[in-house]
Amino acid sequence: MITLYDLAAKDPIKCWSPNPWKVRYVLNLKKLPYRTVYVDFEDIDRVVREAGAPPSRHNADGKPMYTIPSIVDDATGAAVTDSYKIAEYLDKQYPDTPKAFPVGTEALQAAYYRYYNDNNMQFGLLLVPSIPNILSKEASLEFYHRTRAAMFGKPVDQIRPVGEELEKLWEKLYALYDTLEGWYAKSSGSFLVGDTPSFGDFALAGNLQIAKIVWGEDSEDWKKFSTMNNGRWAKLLKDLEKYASVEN
Ligand SMILES: N[C@@H](CCC(=O)N[C@@H](CS)C(=O)NCC(=O)O)C(=O)O
Repeated sequence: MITLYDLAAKDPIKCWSPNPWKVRYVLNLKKLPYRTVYVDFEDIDRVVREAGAPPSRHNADGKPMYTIPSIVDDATGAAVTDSYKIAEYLDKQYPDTPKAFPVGTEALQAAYYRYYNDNNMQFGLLLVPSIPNILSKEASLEFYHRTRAAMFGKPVDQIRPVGEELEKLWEKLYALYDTLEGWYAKSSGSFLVGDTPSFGDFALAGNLQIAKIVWGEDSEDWKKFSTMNNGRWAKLLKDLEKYASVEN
């Protein structure tokens, strides 16, 4: 059995964070049996370390950073961290299941993912301030506010840009998603790789999921985002619904 370490949130919210979403989509695509352990923010370091997974990166002070998602695969004893590496591991370890990186698209997926991540990073300014809305425990809230304030150099409730800055940020996001729409329009199907869902779609959908969940479906922000490019992205979420089960 595979154990997926995911982030905890208030009931009834289950998977909400973009990186665990990518792995969940991949596990569901492959129909691999798995169970989820939901971890509170303040426990990530201890739980992931104890699971035997390596750090995904190092902080500015050189300290190892343990992150979610991580998986442990009892069949092999492997403990893997980082959504991309986990998807690569699952493709390699379970070659008879549908691929997260369809054969021949590996290099293009890497380029797409790099471009998307680099340009989508700014989106965090709109999401980070809404994450406390869905955290369940006092300790998680305290941890989240403290670590994000240190990361962004200001309190969480001041991270969201206002006025002209906010408008500029939306314009940048529109430009990014226009580029992505142009790429998707060239595909022969509704996904990046024709009719075959793959990691590139899951990366995008993970961000749509967090936006919908932390802003709320009735929020102005979600309405704005989900109607971008004639509702292209809301449709992508719908097209991927059959891989979005959180039952395990
Ligand atoms: N590149 C990693 C990023 C993982 C990551 O940063 N995860 C966040 C949650 S989505 C985390 O665990 N953060 C720990 C913390 O903020 O203390 C991946 O794709 O999995």
